[in-house]
Amino acid sequence: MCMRIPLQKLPKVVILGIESSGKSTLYNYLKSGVPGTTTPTKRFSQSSVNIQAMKSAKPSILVDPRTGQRLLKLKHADVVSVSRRVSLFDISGMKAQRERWIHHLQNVDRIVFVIDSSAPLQPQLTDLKQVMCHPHSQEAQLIICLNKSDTGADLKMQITNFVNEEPIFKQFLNDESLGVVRTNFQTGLGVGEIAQFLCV
Ligand SMILES: Nc1nc2c(ncn2[C@@H]2O[C@H](COP(=O)(O)OP(=O)(O)OP(=O)(O)O)[C@@H](O)[C@H]2O)c(=O)[nH]1
Ligand SMILES: [Mg+2]
Repeated sequence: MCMRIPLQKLPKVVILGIESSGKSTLYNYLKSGVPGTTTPTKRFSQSSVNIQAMKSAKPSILVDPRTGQRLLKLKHADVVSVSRRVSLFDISGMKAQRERWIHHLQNVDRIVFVIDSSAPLQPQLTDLKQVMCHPHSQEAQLIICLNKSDTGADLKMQITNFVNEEPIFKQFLNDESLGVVRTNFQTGLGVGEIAQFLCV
């Protein structure tokens, strides 16, 4: 007898950010573990990718029989490897293509927004706000990557203040579905944290 296995929809992950911010470099990293060489993306690329991450296993709580004190037991071995297959979209950041970003937001589960730390920040924050205001983004989780962190500008404090002050990010902060991470996609800095975010 032939058993039918129901097709499961893969979580949809979109990588957005201005041109040359490092999206395709991250896409390569998540697909194959190396940054590779990139050329400007014309429209978008999509792949089904198995994301692998290291995660702390739930720590076991031990109770000291003498004092009743709760002790946390977390051994090195409690760090476990997790994986999740996702449908990953690398979208062009060219100015003419940015108005098409919203077409990729339908049914999105995770948004990876890549900031280019070496480019003017304000227009990138305007783009980010526009993306997160869209009704299709409301159920998504967001990770903001401060990429090209090797170029000097450390934007972590500035971005953290920005998301704390902008009302549209409030619900994402309340649901703990927003992360900010410093990255360098040429060396792989921060890619582990992004993988963890995608595996939750
Ligand atoms: N210095 C530095 N360069 C980076 C970093 N990440 C990516 N790059 C480089 O930035 C350039 C552009 O990277 P891409 O990944 O092609 O940029 P993109 O966001 O896909 O650009 P579009 O496809 O045009 O939207 C490449 O030369 C990368 O090697 C980083 O963290 N630091
Ligand atoms: Mg690209």
